[in-house]
Amino acid sequence: ELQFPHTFNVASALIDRHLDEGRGKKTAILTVDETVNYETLVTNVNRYGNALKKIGLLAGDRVLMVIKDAPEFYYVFWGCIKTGIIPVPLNTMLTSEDYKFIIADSGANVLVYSEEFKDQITAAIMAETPLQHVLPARHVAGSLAELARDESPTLAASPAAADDDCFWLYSSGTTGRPKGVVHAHRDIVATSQLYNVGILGGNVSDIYYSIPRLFFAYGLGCGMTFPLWVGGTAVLDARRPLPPITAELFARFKPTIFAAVPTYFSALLASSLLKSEHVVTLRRCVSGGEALPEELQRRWRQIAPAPITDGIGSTEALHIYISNTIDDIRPNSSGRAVPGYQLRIIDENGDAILDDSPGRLLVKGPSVTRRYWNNPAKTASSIVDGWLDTGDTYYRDSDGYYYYCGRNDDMLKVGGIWVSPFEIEAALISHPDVLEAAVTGRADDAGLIKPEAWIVLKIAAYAGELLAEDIRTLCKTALAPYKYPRWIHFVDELPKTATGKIQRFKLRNAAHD
Ligand code: 3SK
Repeated sequence: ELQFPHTFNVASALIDRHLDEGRGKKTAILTVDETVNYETLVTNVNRYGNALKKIGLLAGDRVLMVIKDAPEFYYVFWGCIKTGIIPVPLNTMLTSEDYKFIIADSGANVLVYSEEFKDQITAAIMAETPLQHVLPARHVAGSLAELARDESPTLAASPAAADDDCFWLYSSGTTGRPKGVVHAHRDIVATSQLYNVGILGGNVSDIYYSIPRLFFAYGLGCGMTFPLWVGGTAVLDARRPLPPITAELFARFKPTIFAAVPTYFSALLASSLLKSEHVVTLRRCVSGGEALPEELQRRWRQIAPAPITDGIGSTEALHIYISNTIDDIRPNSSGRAVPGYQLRIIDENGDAILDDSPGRLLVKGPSVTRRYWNNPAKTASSIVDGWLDTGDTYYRDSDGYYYYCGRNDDMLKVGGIWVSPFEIEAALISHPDVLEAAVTGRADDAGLIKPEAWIVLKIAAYAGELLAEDIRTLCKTALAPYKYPRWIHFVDELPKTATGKIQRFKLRNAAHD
């Protein structure tokens, strides 16, 4: 059970504490052109917080952040939290239409952006905007950094309670409009302790490198709050994370904890650019976002000293709540409940389901959001007595390991039997020519639902009926025969959310266009 003092601002625990504990000269952030120690981090957080106060922001006001993975992300985020302002990091790849929606939905007063995203931001605020200030984060005249330069390097953390609102994230989900997920101060501590320390064994010597960006819950933890909680170091890089860049960062910074999504592990391995000599220091490798195919684990083990520990989390839970561990890896399973979280699997009537049968997964725990912003209907339908409906279908085996079967609405019923698209995708991916695969349901001429596969090949030129037949034959032996895909499409890429979850509904819709 996590205990919090009566007043608790999480910035005291993740930022200020490091100076009190004599860690001022220790490196907090590494980038290719900047090294930031804890003393500089604290000073900048204070200056940015003071600058935000100076332009008129009050506790509870919202600041939208469209900021790349760079030290200024930390300065704005923590400068807000220290002053009681609510930072709202946004996906930097959204369209100006999405930004327009979020500006209106959030009721934010200020937006801070990196120069790289200026065009989308300008387009989003072209007409009348409710925002009082739209500021570049850094590097140019009129930026928040420029305002901060003249401010005091000290700032007392504004008093808060552990359950008070602290920051929001907009969840893209696999469908629908973005929804503001409200998180409290305690949620950062819960994920940083229960998953980061409890499962990864994160500590002061660790160097964290996260492919998922800071604006995702996944990257926010692995690239910022986890290293800050233990006084470790984060590697940040704002470039598109292509395999040559990852190989360069590994060679240069020797990370000890690496986080990515299965698609990225697959691309990295396919590139053959990451060699065993680059990863000697690696002691934990995390995968999330989508279930990890066993084949990828096998290929990763050929170069890396540590296996990939697969897990599942969500923006609403802030981070991973089911995970494998370094000493206990169950192939094709997300692992077991992270200690501190409770899980339930229920049927359509809300009744608990027996082991080995798939159902809706619910999670309860100390980092789970209590509400969506401005959306009481969604809050009421998704969070009941602290239990969050994850929207995922899972089954649990009798040893307590959880197995992902897809999003609730991705499951297909073939011949009256529920089939997980993921099981068929795992079989497809075991074919040596297949890089990625997604499976949806499609009605045949008789109106009966059958699996349909969408496949990305390692070498696109191999596409053709001969290969499709070979893949179908493999599925008929690897799976119960009725599960083999009746239609196979070779495509260049699969539609995905920014965290790497396949958007099967887009494939279903494309098939009907
Ligand atoms: O599994 C995910 O999508 C996830 C979401 C938030 C944080 C971490 C992870 C792995």
